[in-house]
Amino acid sequence: MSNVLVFGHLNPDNDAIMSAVVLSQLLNQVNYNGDTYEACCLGPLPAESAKLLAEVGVDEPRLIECVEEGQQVLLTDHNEAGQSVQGLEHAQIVGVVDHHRFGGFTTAGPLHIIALPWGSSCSIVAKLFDVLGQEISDAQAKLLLSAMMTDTLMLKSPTATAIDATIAQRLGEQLGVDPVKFGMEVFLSRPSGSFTPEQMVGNDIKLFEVGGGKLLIGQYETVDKSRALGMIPEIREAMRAYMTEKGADGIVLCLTDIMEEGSQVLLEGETAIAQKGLGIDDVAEGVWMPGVLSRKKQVAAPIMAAE
Ligand SMILES: [Mn+2]
Repeated sequence: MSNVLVFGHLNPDNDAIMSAVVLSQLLNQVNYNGDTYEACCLGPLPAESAKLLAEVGVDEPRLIECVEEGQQVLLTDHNEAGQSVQGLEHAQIVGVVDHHRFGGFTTAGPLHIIALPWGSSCSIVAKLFDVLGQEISDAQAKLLLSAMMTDTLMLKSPTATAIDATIAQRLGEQLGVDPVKFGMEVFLSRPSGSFTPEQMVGNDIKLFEVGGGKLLIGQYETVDKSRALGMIPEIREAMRAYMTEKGADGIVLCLTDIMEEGSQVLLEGETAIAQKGLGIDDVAEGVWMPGVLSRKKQVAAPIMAAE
């Protein structure tokens, strides 16, 4: 019997946290493979995740910085080493449950891979309850639905599929809530009014290897972009500092307004590929891109394709 560590990506968002927490519960519930599963996280919890876990009385995942050689791990909501734990190259990856692209993924042994291009990793976890013949408890439904709503921006993101909508509907009925209204409450529980420029940059950011360099792509989601737009010089300074700290060559930051449904895109450093992929120039105050809500589909993917 092994203790498998289950965790989402660095700079965890609500989907990274809830997919690890609820998937661990499910696998423990069915005594999957005779192993135990421990939910972990690779960074501090987003405010909404901490609040939701406290509300349903579930322990916060354990914060880890690195894993020992040979440690069994199960990755949720990511698969790229650059977005994962230190020491991953010497760990044993026993599974991946994800909804992202795969970037140069190799393992020493066979493993479980469940990858579906749905709106959130938690939609996949919800489906796995069906697969393993388990009922979703109300607490689990609440945690899963919260992440489905934050990851798909209340199903408005182009990453949201009809399957996500169906699962959200089902979980909402179980909880007696309207999924979109519930999701908006989760968003509004974020203390966005107090975000510093450093938090806007580092809160939700991922590293990509592209064009022979390292490009950081961050996203700050808000229900009102006006506060962020008044802080552009400070945000750009924080972007340069973050890029230097991480040894990256360039950085892209999307200030995403979920009410106006678009993103103000800022660029710093070496961003020729990003400019080509997005079809924008490096403008001091950033470029407003209407309809751009998904980093994965509308920002990272076209940049990768421009390589
Ligand atoms: Mn996700």
